[in-house]
Parts: sequence; C-alpha cells; structure tokens
Amino acid sequence: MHKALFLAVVLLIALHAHAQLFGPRVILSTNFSWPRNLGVRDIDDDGLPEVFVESQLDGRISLFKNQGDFNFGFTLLMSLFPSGFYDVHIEDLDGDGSWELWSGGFLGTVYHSQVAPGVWSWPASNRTVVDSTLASWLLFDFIDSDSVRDVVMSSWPGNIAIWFRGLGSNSFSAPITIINVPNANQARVADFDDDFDNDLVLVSAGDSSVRVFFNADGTGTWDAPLVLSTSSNGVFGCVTADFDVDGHEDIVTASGQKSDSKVEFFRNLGGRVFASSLGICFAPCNGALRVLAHDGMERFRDAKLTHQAYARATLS
Ligand SMILES: [Ca+2]
Ligand SMILES: [Ca+2]
Ligand SMILES: [Ca+2]
Ligand SMILES: [Ca+2]
Repeated sequence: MHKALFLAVVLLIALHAHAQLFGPRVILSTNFSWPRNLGVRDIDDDGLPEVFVESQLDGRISLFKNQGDFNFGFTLLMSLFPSGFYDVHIEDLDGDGSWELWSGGFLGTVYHSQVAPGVWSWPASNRTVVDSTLASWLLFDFIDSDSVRDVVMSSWPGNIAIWFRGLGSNSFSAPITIINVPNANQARVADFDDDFDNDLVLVSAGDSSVRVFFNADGTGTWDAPLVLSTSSNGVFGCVTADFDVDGHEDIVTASGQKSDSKVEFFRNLGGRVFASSLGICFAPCNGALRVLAHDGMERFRDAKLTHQAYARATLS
C-alpha cells in the first residue's frame, strides 16, 4: 500500500513537473508577411539569446531583444520592401568583435557590417554584396580547411548552389559553382566520409534529389556527387546528425507542399555508402517543409508538424 502511494506521489510530481515545462504561449508578433527563417544569437553578450527573423514578402529583418523572464523587445533592423528576404544570419566571420547581419534574398548574398559592438544598427552604407544571385539559403562553415569560414549559398530560383572561399577580413573569392540543379534548396555541411574534411549535402525541390558532395582533398574540390534515391516529390529541407551514434553522420530530409510529403532517413553506413531511405511519418508529416537543425537554428514554416516529425524520427 505504501509502495502504491509512493508511486502515485511520484507520478503526480512527474506530471506536475511535466506541466511546468512550458508556460503559456507568447506571441512575439503577428505583423509579418511570410516569415521564413529565423536565428538565435546573443548579440549583446549578456547571456540572454536574442531572436531574429526575416519576412519574405514585406522585406523586413526584425530583432527580438531578450530582456529576461521571457520578455522581448522589438527592433526593426531593416525594411527593404519590395526586396524580399529568404534567409538571415548574424555572424562575426571576420572575428573583429562586431557582428555582421547576413541576408539572402533578392539583394543576393549580402552582409551588413554593424556600426560598432553594442550598436544595433546596420545601415545601407555598411552593406556589401558578395554575389547578386537571388540567395534562398546561406550557411557558413569550413569548406577548404584553412580555418577561415566559407559561405555556401543555394538559390531556389537561380537553380544553382555555389560557395565563396573565405579569404579573411570579410573578403571572398568569386563564386565557385557546386552544381546547377533545379530549385536548389537547403544544404548542410558535415564530414560524411570520416576523412576529417567537410562534405556537403544539398537537396533539390526541383528534381527531388539528395546529393552528397565529398570533399576530394579538403580544398573544396568535389568528387562526383552521390545521389541518394528518394521517392519524395520535391525535397525541401535536410539536417544531419549521427542519429544511431555509430560515428557516421546521417541525413534526414523533409519534403512537402507537393503531393506526397514525407520525412526520410538516410543511414550512413561509412565508406561513402548510405542505406536506402527510410520513409517515415507519412500522413502526420503532410506539409513538412523543414526538419529542425541540431545546431540551435530552427528553420521551419510549419512548426507543429515538423516538430512532430523530428520527434518521431529521433524515436524510431
Ligand atoms: Ca542578449
Ligand atoms: Ca565582424
Ligand atoms: Ca569528408
Ligand atoms: Ca550514424
């Protein structure tokens, strides 16, 4: 009897603790037109991460200043309607202690230098266009292993994925084409073949491909891509992680908007070999456009469904 009572108390405590995991929903703003991508960065170094978001149709980049205790201020960082944005990042690629606001969209691949550390201003006079191709996805990582971060850009409307070699001090090489592919969408970087240089995965909504580009010699010269077969009708998002903890980075993709909508797992078997896709979560994933990144950046348009997809994926 005592044991049953003890278990009941433990259960009640557990339920109570679970109920305390999330407080009431806080709506930061509904005054956006097509917010697509957002990011997190503690830009004033006070230990409280800020949230920033771009909205595509009204051409705005907005910052929610974290004031603690789940209170957020609002700052409109940029308004460039009708030049829409597809992607936004806050980075310090040149390591000078002040941030750059990176945007992808109709202006191309652009960085806006901060006026000074602590001054949240990125005026047009501090704007540098790296490349004018309409950029729908940006990522920053080490492609050529020279300790200077590089920039990878994919362009959905431009049907191309390219990268720019970081040369230091926010200067970059001319664009280097990775591939011309219809509706190039998300790319991610990981060492898929365990040779200590970074490789690349790129998904295409146009030809429903998942391509893995292996870094031939660590300089960003790619071997012929491995094309993973997928039955998805348009692949929109991808993430990587070692989901089965076997030492090899695996890939999960999301497809949606078209007819089938699914989340697919590709298990990395090592030696540049991936198992066939494990399609999961069909009906509940209807409309899944993004899977959640494990790097703290959450990119999604249908948060509820992709959260659900990710949870199911990790539990499988
Ligand atoms: Ca902060
Ligand atoms: Ca900087
Ligand atoms: Ca590699
Ligand atoms: Ca693995």
